[in-house]
Amino acid sequence: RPIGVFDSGVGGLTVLHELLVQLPQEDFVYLADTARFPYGERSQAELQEFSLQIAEELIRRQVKLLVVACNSATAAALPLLQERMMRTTLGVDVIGVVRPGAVHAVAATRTGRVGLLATTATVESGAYAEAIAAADPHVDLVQVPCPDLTEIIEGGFPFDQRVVDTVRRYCAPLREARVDTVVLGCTHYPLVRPMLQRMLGPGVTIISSGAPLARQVEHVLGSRSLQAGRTEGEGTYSFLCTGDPEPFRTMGTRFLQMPL
Ligand code: DGN
Repeated sequence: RPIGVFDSGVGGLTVLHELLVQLPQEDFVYLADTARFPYGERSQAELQEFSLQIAEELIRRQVKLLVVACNSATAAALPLLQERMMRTTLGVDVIGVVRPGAVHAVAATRTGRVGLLATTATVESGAYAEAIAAADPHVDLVQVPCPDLTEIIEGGFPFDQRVVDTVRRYCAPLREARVDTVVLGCTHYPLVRPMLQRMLGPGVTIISSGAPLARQVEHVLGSRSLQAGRTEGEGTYSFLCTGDPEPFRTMGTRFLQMPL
């Protein structure tokens, strides 16, 4: 059975990228809700409704595990999804992107000052603040909502001055607050990581959720894959999207760094 992964669009492909690297033998089915992109300014209630619809679709496709590869959807709907999906006859686990990134950031900081770049929906949900406080209540979190950054990253290809100026603007409050660790709380931001590192300075550790999430998925599946004897071979991956597939395929290749 495949692992189901979903996002509002192409952004979650940066997470799928890490899953393909970490778990090359697994099969994946990725659902992009491109017809309703972007999720960043949606209400928590809308994000819960969309997430449940998508989860049900993926359950119909017999996924063995569900990965919410979208910070906005994780922040709004993870506990609800976990509760509902465990109640299905398949009893599917749900893993989201917020906690793995938050835990990694708390482990990485030396000064106890951590920054977060994310969509408005993610910042307003308070999910990162909660996850970081749960991991270490002494860590200060400086949150910067970046309302237009996902669309600017998608629209600015090849990257132009507008992308550089926008990224610089969102880095300014983090530089001022002298954070030593920055969490990329949105799936699109790994694409501007070199730009961010240069603007934040060499002493700042940048954390994206994809790699720690992939390790968590591996851990959850570990005993099961060993039991099933699936430790070798090349897995498959396939895609579904709710909007026009062509722009998804073209843009998605940039985010996945693999053919779609
Ligand atoms: N995938 C979304 C997230 O990580 O919050 C970003 C894209 C969007 O829907 N705004």
